[in-house]
Amino acid sequence: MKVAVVGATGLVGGEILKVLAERNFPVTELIPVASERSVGKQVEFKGKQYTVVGFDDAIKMKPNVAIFSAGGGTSLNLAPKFAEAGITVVDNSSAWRMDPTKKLVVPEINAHTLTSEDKIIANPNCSTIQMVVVMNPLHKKYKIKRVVVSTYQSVTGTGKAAVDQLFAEREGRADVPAVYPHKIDLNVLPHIDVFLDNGYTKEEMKMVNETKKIMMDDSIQVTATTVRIPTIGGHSESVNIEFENDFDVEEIKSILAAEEGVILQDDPKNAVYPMPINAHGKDEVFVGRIRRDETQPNTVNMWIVADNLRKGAATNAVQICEALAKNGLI
Ligand code: 2RA
Repeated sequence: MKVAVVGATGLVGGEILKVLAERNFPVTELIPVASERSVGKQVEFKGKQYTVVGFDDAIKMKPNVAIFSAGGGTSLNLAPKFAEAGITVVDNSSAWRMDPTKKLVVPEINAHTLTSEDKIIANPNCSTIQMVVVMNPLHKKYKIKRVVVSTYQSVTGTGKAAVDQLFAEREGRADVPAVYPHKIDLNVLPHIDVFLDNGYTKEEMKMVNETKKIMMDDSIQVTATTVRIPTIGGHSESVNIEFENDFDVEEIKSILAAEEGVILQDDPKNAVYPMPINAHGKDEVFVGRIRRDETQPNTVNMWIVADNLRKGAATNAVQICEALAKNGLI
C-alpha cells in the first residue's frame, strides 16, 4: 500500500508516521508530503529517512491513500485534486466534516458505512472522538437524550507553536511568539478556536454537530464548554449524560470495560482515574469517575481522557485506513 502523509512535518503528521509503524499498516511506499517550505526535509519512518515532497509530486506518485493533516485551507484546496486522481483522502481537518456528501468516521461506530464512492473521508475533531467512543455503546443500551460536556484540552491540539509557547513561559523565555491571546502556563483559557455569533466557540459547536452526525442521531442534544489547559498529554472531559432509560452504574462500567478501544480506570478510593499524563502516547480512550447524577433521573457523570494526537487524530485516521484496506476500498 502506497501511503502519503500530507503535513508530515507537523505534530499530528509525526504521530501518524508513528502509528502507521506501530500498528504495522502494510506500507510498501511512504510518501511524506508538505508545503514548499518543508520540501526536501527528512522525516523518519521505521528507522529510515524519507525526503518530503510537494503536493504535485505526491499526486503524480499515485498513493492508494493520502492522510491529510495540513489544515482546513490545504484540505479544501488539495483533497479534491487527490480524489480526482483516484487517491482516497482521509482528512484530519474540519474542512469536510459537516459536508453532507462526506462521511465523518469513528471506526468503532460507523466504518461499516464506507463504500468505494467515498474518496474524501473526514476524521472528526479530537474532543468529539473520545466522547462518542464512550457514549456510543451507552446510547445503544439506554438512548441518550442530552449531554453536558466541559473539556480540559491539551496545548498539543493547537500544534507545535502552542507547545513552544507553554514551555517558553514556563522557562521564563520571551523569545517565542504567543499563539494564544493570553498566557497559557499557570492559566486556563475558556476559548478554543474562534467565537461564533451564538456565543459558543467553533470547537464547542463541533462537539454538538459532529456527535449527531457520527452517531447518526439528530435527537442527541449536546451543550459544550471547551477549555484549554497547560498540559500536553491529552484532552480530558467532564461529561454529564441524561438517558431516556434508567441504568445501573455497575452495568455501565461493565459495558465500557468490554468496549473495544476503551479502558475503564475507575477506582477512586485508590486514586485510580484517567489522567492525561497516563493517556499520553496511548491509542485507547480512558474513562472513570462514573457516578450517578443525584440531581436528575437517568443521568450519569463521567470523566473521559484520551491522547488527542492519537485516538483524537492519528490513530483514528489510521484505523479508517485499516477499515478501508480490510474492505478492499483502497
Ligand atoms: C484543539 N480540537 O484541541 C482542536 C484540535 N483539532 O484545539
